[in-house]
Amino acid sequence: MRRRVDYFLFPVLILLGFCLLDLPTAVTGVVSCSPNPCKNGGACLTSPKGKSFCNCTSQYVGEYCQRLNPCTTGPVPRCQNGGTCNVRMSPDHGSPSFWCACPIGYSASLCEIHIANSCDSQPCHNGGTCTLQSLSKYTCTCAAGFTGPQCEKQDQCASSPCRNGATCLSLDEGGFRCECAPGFTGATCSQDVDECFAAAAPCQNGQCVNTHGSYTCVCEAGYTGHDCASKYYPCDPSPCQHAGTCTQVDKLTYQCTCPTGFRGKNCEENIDDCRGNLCQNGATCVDDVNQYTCLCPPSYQVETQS
Ligand SMILES: [Ca+2]
Ligand SMILES: [Ca+2]
Repeated sequence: MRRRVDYFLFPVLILLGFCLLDLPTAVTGVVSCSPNPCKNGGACLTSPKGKSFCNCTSQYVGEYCQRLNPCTTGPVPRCQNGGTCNVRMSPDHGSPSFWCACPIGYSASLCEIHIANSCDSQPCHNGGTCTLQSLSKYTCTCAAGFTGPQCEKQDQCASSPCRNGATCLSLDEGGFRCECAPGFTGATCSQDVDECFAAAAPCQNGQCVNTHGSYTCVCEAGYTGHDCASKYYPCDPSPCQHAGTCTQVDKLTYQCTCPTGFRGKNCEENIDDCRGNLCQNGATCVDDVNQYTCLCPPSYQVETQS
């Protein structure tokens, strides 16, 4: 009797041994986030490659968010005059330090020292804002109603007087000029151009119909294109979609032979293969080309039917 028990237990013990040996490799991807090793409210995140890391709150830094962030622990921003604070981790695992990236025009460890520059003379007029490109170069961002390199001119375009996508030019001598987009005319480009009444009628082999901002041509039989300037060849280019084959029937007509799964004058319709489908157990039917897929609830396998 005892021998029989041993024979029964032997394969079970071997299986159990394999399972235990296998455990550390099987859980490597989650072992660093479970339990969460991140301190001070940090979130443990796992990258698509399976590497885990701590996403710290702004108050903490370090591999496990275990260090106070020296950039955010002071009562006021560490770096002055708009400087950007950066953390420098200590190589010997001591407290991290910080350094400031200063904007142009400021230097020193906290950006507290002003460097003489071209904005000092306040070159932007009428409330414009001076921004340095380098110590010697600046640009002005003008307040509403002003324009020019130093915001020295009244902006005659401030009220957006030009219509229909026109470009407004503020004139030095006062006033403005509108450069109209195609299809519009008049001092403020508010007027439609009637292209059909132009000296050179745009439709070459068709009837012109004026529209707001443009025109259309209704082509005579045998012509095509926006201005009916091209000869119409039923199969060139082929109107048949989804790699359907075009056959010219006569001068003006064609017929499409559609690949399996498509129909319509131009093979534009993907035939609904879900009609009367056999998806069961509450599965959702997804139409495909000449087949359908059943999207099953998690406990069922996905099945494809041709
Ligand atoms: Ca028009
Ligand atoms: Ca289909």
